[in-house]
Amino acid sequence: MLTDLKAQSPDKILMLIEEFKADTRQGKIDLGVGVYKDPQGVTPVMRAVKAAEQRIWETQTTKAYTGLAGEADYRNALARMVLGDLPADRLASVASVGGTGAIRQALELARLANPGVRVFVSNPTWPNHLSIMAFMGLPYTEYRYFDAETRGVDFEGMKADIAQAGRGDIVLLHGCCHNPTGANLTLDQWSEVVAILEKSGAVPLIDLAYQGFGDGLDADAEATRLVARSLPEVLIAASCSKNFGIYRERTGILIALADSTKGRDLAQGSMAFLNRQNFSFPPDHGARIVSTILTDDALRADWAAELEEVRNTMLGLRDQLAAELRELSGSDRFDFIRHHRGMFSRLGATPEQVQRLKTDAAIYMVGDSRLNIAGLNRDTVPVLARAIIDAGI
Ligand code: PLP
Ligand code: TYF
Repeated sequence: MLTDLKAQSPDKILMLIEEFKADTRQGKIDLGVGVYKDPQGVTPVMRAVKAAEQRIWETQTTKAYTGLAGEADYRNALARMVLGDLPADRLASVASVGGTGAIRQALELARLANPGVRVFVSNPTWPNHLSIMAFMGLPYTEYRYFDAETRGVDFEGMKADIAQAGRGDIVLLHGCCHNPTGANLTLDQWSEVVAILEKSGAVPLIDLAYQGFGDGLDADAEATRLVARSLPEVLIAASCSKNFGIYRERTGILIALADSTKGRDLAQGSMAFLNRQNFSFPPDHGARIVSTILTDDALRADWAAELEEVRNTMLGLRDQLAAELRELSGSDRFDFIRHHRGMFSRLGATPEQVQRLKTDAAIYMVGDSRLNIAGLNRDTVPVLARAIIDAGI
């Protein structure tokens, strides 16, 4: 049986990690996988996470199963962080296996409700969105998103394309810090998206994986909150991997907002059912870390302060890189790096130019020219800027 398997194509982002490790050159720079690194190149355990783990160790009396939906404390605290308040009469939620698990369950939920569902995704999007849908056999269509000329959003194209989604379809949107481009909608543009969805009856699925990495914890949730209060039905897949730095704990949440208590209860039941079919109970350790932090004023303040440091470090690197490139290129054509938000920017370089960066300068980024800003520090920014110009980008 096992020899009947066919080889699966590997994840290109994860392959880069191995390629980088194998490179023996001094001064190599890893701008590949989306993991935050401090200026020393370390992905730290956040202070509040350590403190919460200690508190859990001291006070936890059992590791018996949690509920199928995970702990209510966690779901309430995280839903409040995302939504600002808890619309209890509309809100169903389950703890998930990371943000990825929430996306997968959201798509399964949509298909349970509507076996003919089509999913509209941005072009480009996080590659796992596409591979999960292909694996599930879910039909999807790409909507225009990245404007290769401005490195901003092709908003007219996007509007025309998402208007093709109909009642019962899903429009997958990145709530903030678009991966892989770094280009985002303004709040006014989000209002226009809401109006389109209102008219068509398509349901938004918001992927919120970087809350706190762009303009701040609340600012990054503004678009999600606008959609949540404007539309009758909304799905939200949120991840705690980045903003709590607990990547390997697999901590996320799937939120479904319904337009009636009946819809809410049906969604809650189906989401718990989907957890049971896939893995029974969701992981608890990361969820407990998050609820411990969010429900304790001192821990929460310390966590939020450290997250702000992380965010500001990335913004500082963006400014520095844009300034270096302005100087070296004698033009403002790289200013988009300053306007992008989150961990990533898509440079808009060709695959050959990306290859040249790797071969000539030992700088690794994803083949579509997505770079992880957090892989830089003040000393490596000038090296990258020089290499970008030398590669003819
Ligand atoms: N969505 C996007 C756009 C991402 O970049 C990520 C990556 O980490 C995720 C979802 C899922 O994150 P995780 O499953 O690690 O919580
Ligand atoms: O896009 C990224 O780099 C992050 C991390 O299969 C990631 O979202 C990359 C690949 C993957 C899972 C997570």
